[in-house]
Amino acid sequence: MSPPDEKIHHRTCPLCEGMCGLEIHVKDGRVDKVRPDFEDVWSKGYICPKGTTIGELYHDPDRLRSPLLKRGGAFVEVSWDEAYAECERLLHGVIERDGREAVTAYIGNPTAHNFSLSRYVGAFMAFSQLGMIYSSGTVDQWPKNVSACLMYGGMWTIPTADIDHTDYLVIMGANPHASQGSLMCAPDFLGRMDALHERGGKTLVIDPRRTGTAKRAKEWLPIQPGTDAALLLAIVNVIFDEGLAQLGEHLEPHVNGFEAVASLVADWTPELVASSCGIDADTIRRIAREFAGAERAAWYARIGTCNQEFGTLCSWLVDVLNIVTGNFDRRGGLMFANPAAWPTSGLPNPEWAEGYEFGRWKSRVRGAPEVLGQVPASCLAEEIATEGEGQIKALITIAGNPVISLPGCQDLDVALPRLECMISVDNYLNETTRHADVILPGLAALEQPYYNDLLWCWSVRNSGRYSPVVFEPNPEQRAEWESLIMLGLLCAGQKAARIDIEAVDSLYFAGLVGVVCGLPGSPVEGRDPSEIVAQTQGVGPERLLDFQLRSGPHGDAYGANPEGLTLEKMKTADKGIDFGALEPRLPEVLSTPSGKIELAPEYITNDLGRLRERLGRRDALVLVSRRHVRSNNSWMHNIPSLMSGRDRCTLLVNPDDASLYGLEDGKLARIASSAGSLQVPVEVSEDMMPGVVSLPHGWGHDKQGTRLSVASKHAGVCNNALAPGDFVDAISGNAAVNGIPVEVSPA
Ligand SMILES: Nc1nc2c(c(=O)[nH]1)N[C@H]1C(S)=C(S)[C@@H](COP(=O)(O)OP(=O)(O)OC[C@H]3O[C@@H](n4cnc5c(=O)[nH]c(N)nc54)[C@H](O)[C@@H]3O)O[C@H]1N2
Ligand SMILES: Nc1nc2c(c(=O)[nH]1)N[C@H]1C(S)=C(S)[C@@H](COP(=O)(O)OP(=O)(O)OC[C@H]3O[C@@H](n4cnc5c(=O)[nH]c(N)nc54)[C@H](O)[C@@H]3O)O[C@H]1N2
Ligand code: SF4
Ligand SMILES: [Mo]
Repeated sequence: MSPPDEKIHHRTCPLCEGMCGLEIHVKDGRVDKVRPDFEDVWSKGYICPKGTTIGELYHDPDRLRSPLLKRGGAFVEVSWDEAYAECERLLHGVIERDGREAVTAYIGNPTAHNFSLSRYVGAFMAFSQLGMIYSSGTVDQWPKNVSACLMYGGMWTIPTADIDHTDYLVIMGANPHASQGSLMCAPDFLGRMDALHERGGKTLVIDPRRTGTAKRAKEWLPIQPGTDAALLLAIVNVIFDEGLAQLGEHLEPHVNGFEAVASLVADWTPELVASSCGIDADTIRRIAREFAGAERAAWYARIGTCNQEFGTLCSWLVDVLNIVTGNFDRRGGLMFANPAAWPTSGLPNPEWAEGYEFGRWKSRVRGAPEVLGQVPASCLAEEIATEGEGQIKALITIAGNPVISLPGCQDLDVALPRLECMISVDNYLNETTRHADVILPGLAALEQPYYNDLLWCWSVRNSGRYSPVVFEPNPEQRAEWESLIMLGLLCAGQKAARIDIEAVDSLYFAGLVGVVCGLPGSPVEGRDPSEIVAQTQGVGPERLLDFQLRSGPHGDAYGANPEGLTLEKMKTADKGIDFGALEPRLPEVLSTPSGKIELAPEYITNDLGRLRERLGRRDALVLVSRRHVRSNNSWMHNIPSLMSGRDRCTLLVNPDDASLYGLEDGKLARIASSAGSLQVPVEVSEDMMPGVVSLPHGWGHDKQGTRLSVASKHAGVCNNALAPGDFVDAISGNAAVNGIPVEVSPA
């Protein structure tokens, strides 16, 4: 029993893809402690150190509670009406002078983790009608989005590894020990690996660094950064060559291009790629045989294979490998989850109704081809800095910190002050938002409900849980969905004072209902949208969530399935609802024109020549990125309890390289690339393979004018100062922040 002044709240942690259940003890209006929720049906009592700081985040005195406006170079707190009026003045000024083409937005990672932003970024885009936007997607998973579109028909139709039922799991370019899994939601990922071992199975980590995950795995295979696609080709080659390729009855009717893949890989022998990858041909053959020979196997790959030169080839080949060994859409292989609440970003995009076509236009300055409507986010700096027709004059950032997270970040830092208007929807005055004219903060996580809108698409079980508010926001505060509607309409030229946010929200909602009623196969297909709208109540993301659940696979479909799910029922199940293990979903999950999996999309296979050319190249020393369990990209270094202990922003160097370049543990090194140079403490480590050094991402908090009292004392260095903006995966435009050629010397 808790003492009378203590109340215990239960909710999901919104900080990463783990979505762990938290038990939040509130005493005298403050979060006293945070414990794991052992009864959470999904996470069953697993949490990480970040989850325990959700209260610190709420109480962080630096977290913004009211809008800030820059006056005479300094930020002052203003009312929401004043803030919106200033947004209107600045945005309309730019639009009148230079048109809407001069306005853009940058959308950052926490939008995927925020109850309100995730559901309303779409509203912002629809209302603002901005010609182009940038996002952290092109420094993250764009290659996977491209391969998913071309293979399965939807950018978020991404399969996940059925870790709980597999006998053989490969983890390539991912370190769930730090990240807790990505494009694969699986709380206690490492515990699940242990369980896999206990079942008699095997795990293999392919990574230039012996990570915490690699130490827990049965085998670690170091690989030369950027050569994963070559390794995958050789493995698929062996599988065909040795007659191990077989789709199985369950896949045969649903796959186009099996023969095409067989001939594409025919000359990619293990001998061809061995020296480039730094893995001998015998090992490649052994891994291929082990994988193909396992009863149930899954090959999972993440950011080390996306944020690199051949991200799309890797993303495609990983799925090819699972498919041609039959380890797809069946238990223990790669499978598609079936979210109880369908994601708003998973709705069909009319832009691609006729199929996907890329390179429809090019960026103004660099001439980078558009892919899925975006160009590399690193283009933003030059689009602001370069004068002429089409120059960017106004920028809206939404939960993003591009001054830290983008390659060539130093150029962006110099370019942002040239903007005539910059508005940030953000909770901190940080490296990026210090350049803004107006900062519009959102609610803290504990001040809003939570039910994720996207991540359940690749969860390793089908589950769901609604989290109620812990602290009621005060009436003056505004939720981010309101700010997004406001900004969207301001971009469209409307006047702030005339905007009725709730009325507009109802239009947006009715529009979505209309779309879903028109979707073939939807539980509400063919229904009259107004009949459904009439059955709904409330406003904002909560009303939308109710609709997502009710028109989802378990929903009550507004009367058609009376026993079915509603938000009310989800709320009653206060520990969440487990809908069970993943089930096969072919072919209903496919939306390609053929209705089948396209195993050899030409747009991707045409890139093999570029990889072939790369094989001869040998860089003496390359840089890769890493994550730490107590960091969260760039924005949680202001939480005191996460910052204790020794300096984590170090350059990891193999002992052989340390002696080769004269570097000493604990001393400063100078590291330089074609993009820039910096000085950073060295940490000599046997865990790095020779020829590869590693820096963490998300640091560099030494800029003037921020309000990050803790982070600024642990500034670290920004690894993106070493990342050349034009070093990209050519066919997705995704940044290659891994495998950057560098030189090191003692500082
Ligand atoms: N070198 C290198 N660069 C990388 C990576 C790498 O591995 N190496 N990783 C890349 C990846 S995967 C990603 S996703 C990007 C991330 O790139 P970004 O999304 O640009 O950066 P974040 O560090 O996630 O910054 C999040 C911002 O959102 C704000 N914020 C946090 N929570 C909320 C909220 O609830 N509401 C609002 N409105 N704001 C909020 C924070 O204050 C911060 O300003 O970085 C990429 N950059
Ligand atoms: N604690 C914590 N959790 C996070 C985040 C965080 O910042 N901190 N960020 C979140 C975000 S936005 C994302 S996208 C996910 C990312 O989640 P993960 O994909 O697990 O990312 P990392 O932990 O950076 O692990 C990437 C691994 O790839 C390796 N690598 C680098 N280059 C190559 C290469 O060329 N080939 C191969 N095979 N490996 C390579 C690196 O050494 C590193 O071990 O994590 C999320 N979760
Ligand atoms: S792993 Fe940590 S940060 Fe991620 S959801 Fe769980 S408790 Fe939160
Ligand atoms: Mo990310």
